[in-house]
Amino acid sequence: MAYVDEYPRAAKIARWEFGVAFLALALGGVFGLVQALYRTDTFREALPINAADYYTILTGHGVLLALVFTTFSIAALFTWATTRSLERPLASNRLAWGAFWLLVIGTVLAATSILNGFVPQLPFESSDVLFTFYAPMQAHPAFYLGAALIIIGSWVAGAVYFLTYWEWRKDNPGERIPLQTFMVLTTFLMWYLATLGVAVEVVVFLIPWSLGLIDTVDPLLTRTLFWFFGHPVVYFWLLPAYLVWYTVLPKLAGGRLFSDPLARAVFVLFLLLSTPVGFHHQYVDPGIPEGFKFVSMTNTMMLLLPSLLTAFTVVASLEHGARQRGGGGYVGWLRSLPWDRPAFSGCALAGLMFAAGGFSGMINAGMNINYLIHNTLWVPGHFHLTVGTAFALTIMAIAYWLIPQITGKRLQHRRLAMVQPYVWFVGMTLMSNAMHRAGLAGLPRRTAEPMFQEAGSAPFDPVVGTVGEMRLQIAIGSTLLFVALAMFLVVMFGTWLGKSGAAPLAVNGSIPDPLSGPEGSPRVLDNLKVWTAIAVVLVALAYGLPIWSIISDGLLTPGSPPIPV
Ligand code: HAS
Ligand code: CU
Repeated sequence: MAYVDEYPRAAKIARWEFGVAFLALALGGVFGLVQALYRTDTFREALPINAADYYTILTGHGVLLALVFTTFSIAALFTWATTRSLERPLASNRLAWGAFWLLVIGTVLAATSILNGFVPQLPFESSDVLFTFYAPMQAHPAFYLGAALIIIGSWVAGAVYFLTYWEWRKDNPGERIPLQTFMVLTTFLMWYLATLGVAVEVVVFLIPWSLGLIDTVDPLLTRTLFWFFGHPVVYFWLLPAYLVWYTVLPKLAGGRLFSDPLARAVFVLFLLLSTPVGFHHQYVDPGIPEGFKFVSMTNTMMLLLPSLLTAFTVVASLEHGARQRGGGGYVGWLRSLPWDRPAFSGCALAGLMFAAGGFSGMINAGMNINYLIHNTLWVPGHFHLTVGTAFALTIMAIAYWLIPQITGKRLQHRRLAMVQPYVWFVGMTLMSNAMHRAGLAGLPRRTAEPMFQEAGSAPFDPVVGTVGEMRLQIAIGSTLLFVALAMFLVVMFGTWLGKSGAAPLAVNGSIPDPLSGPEGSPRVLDNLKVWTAIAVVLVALAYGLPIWSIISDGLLTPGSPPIPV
């Protein structure tokens, strides 16, 4: 039976979650194009914005895409994955809708306070604080309240997956947790632990400060609490993509997952190691002992392991699929993969780009090399390959497969869908490559001014190419990305609004068993209590002393009053 007929209520929730996610994607995408053209000084005079608007648009772009598009699409994907793999409806539809509305209200509050910078008729004073909202830049309380509601909404969404799992457990004592549910639960355990940092930052410090209840905050303490959450949040985005690469991609390639236990071990490693690494975003911050930065670097390098294991397992599964389809040779099998199916090609291209994004991440993580690239355009180059492609392109690709299942409608505009992932891939190759190189030449991030001329005189010039070429690549790349986004939205809304019922389901939502199942693997892998306890201890070791020293130092200093943005 089709998913939408079997679980109509969960399908409806997932549809609405995807719907909001794609609206945020559309608006965030327009902002992306505008800021790229402005920043590269391409048709700058024709754009209806000035330098101050640039920061409004940059904040809107970051918040709508990195916080709103991600959270809503993760909720939709996990709703589908939990019900599908446990073979039962959600434990509480009411709670799931509650989560949805908390997320919507949070988004509306944060978005209106940002867009006020652009449309002053909107309520709430402007909040151009960028998506990391560092103090002492101060936003309107509505912005922080919105952020808090988005976090709380995500907590409630996660609670529904746990409740559904516990119900299943009562009926199935002693059984191994189905793989997709295992991935959903470990991701959320990591998320609950990670969001404690930002929850304390926002509720204890930023909201009272923006309401005028306290005069000053300690910028170092709030930054540290932010990055406590700010690194693991990137795995909150990555792990849903991994869920798709492990459980759906092998099937799309015509094969089966290579190893279920290896996939479980990978998710456990993320639960353990994602949080005690946040200081790698603060290598240049004074006031944090160097030794703790070094520990954070070491942990980060260990955190490469689960992604390298993933590269191995997923590629092995794809090779299996290709050989099933008649492919042969050492690399010749690559030709036998279904490159004309957008769900497959989108995920595979997202994986390929992530390999490059992972390498730039390794460079970021080196304490000494980080000084070269920190706060340069290299960093946006890195994260457009990771969250901007590994996550975003995977969600778009899987939507081609999933939306027909949760709407019961046939995918429309198939040809457009077929080329869309390739347009994204080419656009991102151009944009991100030039951003990395411009960063090496010293071009700063987060400035409205082009500054390519200054970068052109940097000593790296011969290595990174000419200034004009970098600018052009970024402008052309971002335009292609915008075109790809528009293509995706045309396919989605065309499908959504298309005729229902009559067309047979184009896709088969079942997922074949892995080549090596969980039976032979140690049961302790499924003991989520043990892994959570170890994760808590590791976080306490990594953060206890530094946070204590920042607080005790902070007691002697007055902190910072807000600075206007
Ligand atoms: Fe990062 C900054 C280090 C991964 C996102 N990162 C950022 C920022 C964002 C971000 C948004 O150490 C900017 C924050 C800001 O605004 O200031 N990052 C890393 C490291 C990894 C990493 C070590 N980042 C991510 C992921 C993100 C993300 C994932 C989002 C989803 N990052 C840093 C550091 C900074 C940083 C520093 C601070 C820089 C600074 O100074 O400000 C690792 O997790 C990467 C490991 C990945 C690999 C790749 C494995 C390859 C795979 C591909 C398999 C292939 C397939 C396809 C499936 C080792 C899994 C096969 C297809 C066929 C056809 C065969
Ligand atoms: Cu990080």
